[in-house]
Amino acid sequence: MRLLALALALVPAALAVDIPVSVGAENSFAFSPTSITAQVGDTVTFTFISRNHSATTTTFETPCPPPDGGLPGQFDTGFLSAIGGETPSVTIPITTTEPQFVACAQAAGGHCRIGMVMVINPTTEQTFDAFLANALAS
Ligand SMILES: *[C@@H]1O[C@H](CO)[C@@H](O)[C@H](O)[C@H]1NC(C)=O
Ligand SMILES: [Cu+2]
Repeated sequence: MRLLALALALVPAALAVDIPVSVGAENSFAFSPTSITAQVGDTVTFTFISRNHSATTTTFETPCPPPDGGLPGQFDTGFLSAIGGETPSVTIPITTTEPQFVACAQAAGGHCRIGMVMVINPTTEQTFDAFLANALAS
């Protein structure tokens, strides 16, 4: 029984996962997937498949362009490119279950305005579709 209790105590850490997100796959102006759910302790790894995009946190209401460096307390991968077969990646630790809205900062928000956005932990009001609509309208 003691071993079982010990094993159960270890379950939360064992369930922490890394969630992969591709950036610009097949030369698209897109993240894939566009909506993910992550728990505190999980990580999200952005892998840059084509040229010169970023994953930068921004607001739900006014996504484009995202602020320099992302929102305070949130993240910005900076600009990264796949070059010569190398696909750089950045791993972000998830420290909150609050939604985080992410956009590409390239071209002064130009990529964001054509829909290069994704969301971590959407809510029932702040869905990916609603965020995308705000990006396309900004
Ligand atoms: C990537 O884009 C940024 C912002 O537009 C630019 O400053 C930088 O020079 C670009 N890097 C490469 C390698 O093209
Ligand atoms: Cu981009």
